[in-house]
Amino acid sequence: MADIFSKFDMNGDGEIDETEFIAHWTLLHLGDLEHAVTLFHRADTDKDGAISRDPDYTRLLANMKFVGPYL
Ligand SMILES: [Ca+2]
Ligand SMILES: [Ca+2]
Repeated sequence: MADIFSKFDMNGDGEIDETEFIAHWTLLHLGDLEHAVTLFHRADTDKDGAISRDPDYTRLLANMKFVGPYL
């Protein structure tokens, strides 16, 4: 199974920060930056400024229809 989280976590520290998220987003040509920022802040479910495996990523996987089309 492809680990989407690892792809976004470019420096491998176990968290996806906004810079990494936007860098990967841009790399994949997924859409405009405003959308990326909106999505990032929605994905950061506990609002600590980074997407971590737990709880953010776990919650994302439980709600794949929200990110599915972009991954
Ligand atoms: Ca990281
Ligand atoms: Ca978070």
